[in-house]
Amino acid sequence: MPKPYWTIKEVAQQTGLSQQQLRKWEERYGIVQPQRLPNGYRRYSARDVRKLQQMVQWIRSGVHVREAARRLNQPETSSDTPPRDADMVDWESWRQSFWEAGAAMKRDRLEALLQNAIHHFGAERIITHIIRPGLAQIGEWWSSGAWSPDQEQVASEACSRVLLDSWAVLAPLHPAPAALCAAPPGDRHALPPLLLAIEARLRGWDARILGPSPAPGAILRASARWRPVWIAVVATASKRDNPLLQPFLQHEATQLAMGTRVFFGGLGATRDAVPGVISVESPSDLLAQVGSAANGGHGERAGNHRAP
Ligand code: B12
Repeated sequence: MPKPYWTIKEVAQQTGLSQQQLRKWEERYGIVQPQRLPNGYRRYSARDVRKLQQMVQWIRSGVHVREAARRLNQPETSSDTPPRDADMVDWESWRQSFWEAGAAMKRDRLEALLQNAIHHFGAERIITHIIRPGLAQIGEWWSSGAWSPDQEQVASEACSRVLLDSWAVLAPLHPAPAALCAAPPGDRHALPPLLLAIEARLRGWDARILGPSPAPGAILRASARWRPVWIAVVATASKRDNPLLQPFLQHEATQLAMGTRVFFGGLGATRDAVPGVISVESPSDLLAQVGSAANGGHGERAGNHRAP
């Protein structure tokens, strides 16, 4: 049988807070109001303990104690239905905390912050409001020398780890049409195709990914194996920084496009037309074109081909 209640000493052990702090929070923020035994001792319920643990988690990820208490005192929302007022969230503060933890190279804090944000607001909002603008700014700081390559690396690795978990959690529960998101050979930017794959999974696609810089021929082989309804090749490094991009476009991409719908875009994408390959301006442009898996991939434009 689950334990019905906990003493203040046990709660202190479970949360890492001191008994004095627990009493102070109760008085100051009223987050939990434990029952009192006749002798005045506090009796905490499982729900009280969960609330305190959540509070500690938020604070560790950089949320101010007052803000954490305010959130806990709000009516409870289920974790898979993001709060209605998510559009009123102070995203700038979240981005600031993300940059601060990245600048200080605090991996654990970065991951906790992102996991927390995903838990509360859902992956799509976090990608739109924290990760894309957050990383784009980091790229600017890196190129101006304000951030070191190590700082950039730590921040992007924390994003990769948390996002890979999100992507895995979003695996379709029932068979769904496959899609493939990949960087071209020679391009180490695996995050942009991963972000796209998450957004596609949220639209019902069984979006698969390949790691950074896939070997020449790897996308063709993955396509033969998974038979994706569409493939997105996201080039982030420019052709100057990626000598494998041009040969890929000339040979592999053209071959891929003979069997399935191939999209090509990203910061490093060349504007030269590649036979059969569809150029896209942005992730949302692509997502609008493929629509949701439930529509069988019929987005704004028709012309959907299946792999042979
Ligand atoms: C993290 C990072 C890295 C990491 C990547 C780690 C990983 N696992 O992905 C590492 C350290 C490996 C790295 C390496 C390099 N990087 Co880097 N990197 C970044 C950074 C900071 C974030 C990348 C990212 O994840 N972006 C995710 C978000 C922000 O992008 P996105 O929203 O998905 O996509 C945008 C566009 O691509 C565009 N888009 C347009 N059309 C389409 C179509 C589709 C389908 C999609 C999905 C997107 C899209 O839409 C979005 C607009 O917000 C960017 C900064 C930036 N602005 O992106 C630099 C950046 C991409 N890197 C850059 C450079 C120069 C490099 C290096 C060449 C540096 C070097 N000299 O070694 C190498 C690349 C070597 C190689 N051959 O691959 C430049 C690229 C400039 C360019 N294209 O001309 C950038 C822009 C930094 C800068 N401001 O100068 N990098």
